[in-house]
Amino acid sequence: MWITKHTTAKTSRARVFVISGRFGLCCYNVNPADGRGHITAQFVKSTGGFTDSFSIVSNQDSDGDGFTNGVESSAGTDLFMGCGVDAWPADINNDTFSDMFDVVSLVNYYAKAVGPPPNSPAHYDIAPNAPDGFVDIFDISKITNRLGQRCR
Ligand SMILES: [Ca+2]
Ligand SMILES: [Ca+2]
Ligand SMILES: [Ca+2]
Repeated sequence: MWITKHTTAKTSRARVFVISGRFGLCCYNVNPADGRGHITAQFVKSTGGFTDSFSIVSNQDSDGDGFTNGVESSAGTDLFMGCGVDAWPADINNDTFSDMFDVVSLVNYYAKAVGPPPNSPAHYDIAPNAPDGFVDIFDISKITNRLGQRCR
């Protein structure tokens, strides 16, 4: 996938062109049932220079563990393994089970942004899709929905 960004000097508006392709494969038809996610972009206005960001979030769940590839990419867990070390976002301590130890680990970072200590590790930011860089009730709700489950 190639992403190019074009800035229009007159209006200071940024246009993002996404050209998607795969090496060795040609052209497919658009499939409206495809589980691909959405595109988000953020422009932060400032004087002088500026920063902006762009992300494409996948709604696919390659390993079927209940967390999208977009969430797992952000959390740092394995997109293709539903069970194992750093494979399932609901199992923070890697014991193959989602229980109160995992919930308490996440709650310890409640109301903290993702970032270097004392902020939260990315692993605790598992909601919404795409994760918002913050540990809050949505993250707690997502992990407690798996309470008592074992990874598969
Ligand atoms: Ca996984
Ligand atoms: Ca666990
Ligand atoms: Ca979050």
